[in-house]
Amino acid sequence: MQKMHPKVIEAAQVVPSPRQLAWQELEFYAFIHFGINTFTDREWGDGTEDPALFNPEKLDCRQWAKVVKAAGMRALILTAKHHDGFCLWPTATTRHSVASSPWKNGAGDVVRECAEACKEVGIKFGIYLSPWDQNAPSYGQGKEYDDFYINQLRELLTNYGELFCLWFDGACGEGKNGKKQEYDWMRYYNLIRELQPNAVISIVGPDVRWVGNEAGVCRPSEWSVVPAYLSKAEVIAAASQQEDGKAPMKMKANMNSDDAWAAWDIGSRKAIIKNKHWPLIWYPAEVDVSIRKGWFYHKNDDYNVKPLAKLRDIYYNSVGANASLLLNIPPTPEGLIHEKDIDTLISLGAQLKIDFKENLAEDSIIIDSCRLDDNHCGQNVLEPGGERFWHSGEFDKSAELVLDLGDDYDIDKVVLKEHIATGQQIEAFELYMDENTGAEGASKWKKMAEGTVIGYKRICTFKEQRMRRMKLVITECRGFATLESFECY
Ligand code: FUL
Repeated sequence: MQKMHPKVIEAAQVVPSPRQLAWQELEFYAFIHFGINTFTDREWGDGTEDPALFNPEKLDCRQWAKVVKAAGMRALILTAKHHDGFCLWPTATTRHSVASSPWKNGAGDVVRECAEACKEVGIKFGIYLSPWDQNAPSYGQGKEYDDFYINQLRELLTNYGELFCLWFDGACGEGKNGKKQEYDWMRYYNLIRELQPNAVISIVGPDVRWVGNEAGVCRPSEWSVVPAYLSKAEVIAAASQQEDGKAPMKMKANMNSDDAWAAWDIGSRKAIIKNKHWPLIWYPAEVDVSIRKGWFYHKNDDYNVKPLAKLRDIYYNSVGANASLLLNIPPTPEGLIHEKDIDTLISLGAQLKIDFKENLAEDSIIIDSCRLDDNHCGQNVLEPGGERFWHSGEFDKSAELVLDLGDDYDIDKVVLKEHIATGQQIEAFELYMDENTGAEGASKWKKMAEGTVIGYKRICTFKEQRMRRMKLVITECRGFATLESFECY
């Protein structure tokens, strides 16, 4: 075993919290941007909008929840308040809410209808509450605004059942002479931990990391163990959107600059050793992207809905690359998801079901080249449920799992999962198929895929081939390797 840098030993020991583990298993969930902007055809309001504009006459949150579920998603996050300050629930903190609108004569509550629809349909529910608020007179007044924001949070955390996520946006478009609010983040986080201990705090928060762009892509090596400075509110806010309509910094913008490179490679061995002053934390990535051009609904975009092939690509490159996927679907002013969006979402759900219909590796045999002990043998990776897993123990050059499917099958996808409850250790792997499909004769190994990060999930895709045996080789890792599942489709 090679001698490891102390930073690498530290990295191998960082594990997710139970709430992060539960969140990771959701994999794919929806964002619903709905609010006063839906009625003004804007992306960012300015807080002066008349609540009388809000009147979604056919609002049907059950339709939202059903479509979300049919698309293969397991949760939904609603914008309870965007940067314009208009609240989708009848809050006691301001009159700038649904209570002042003609919708249901001011007696409606979108947050409640949405929470109940999610429960009924069987998906989790989460809330986006914009810290930046252009309507609140106290915004920029320090504690006064914090008190106001805390009261809003308290209403949402106590009146709408279990929340899986609180999503805090780093965006703020106050110009040079704009109001400056120093948010008391610790106070917000403490209240959430007290009232909803199972909820993750995402983006400007300690649990889930914004991937760094809104284009629907993540890094080829998307590490979950990264230096703690990435969870600091100032760092996230600086990278977030500062102007209406302008996309946030592009990760890959200029790979020659040190900054861009640092944003691109945040968790490799080189990156964590370089950042030796910062402790390492478990801070997994979330890819957020909209099904349309904007986050809110605009009629003009009805012919600009992302097609199935694009959405499938985004799915494979996020969920299949150790990130989660937060896909935005903006309802229309009527309060319904548009039929164009429904069409692609339903086909996406159907396609994903076909893509992962039958795991051909289920009844196979696995031979491991090494193991920590007999409770951690390679065969464990074929057990559904993933309670038992393969632990390589220490090894010299490489560790191998050879899978024998028992017969020939046509395969074009392999899904690998590390046992992340014990951390993230694999740094490089290679996947081979045996070109000799028969049971007899020497193996002829051909490389099908290779990569760095596996993490919670890595989907390897390749041209469909007929095969009986496959081999996973771990060539670099942080002391040892684990695997929870090895699936073939
Ligand atoms: C950004 C916001 O400014 C956008 O309007 C949208 O809410 C997006 C998810 O986050 O920072």
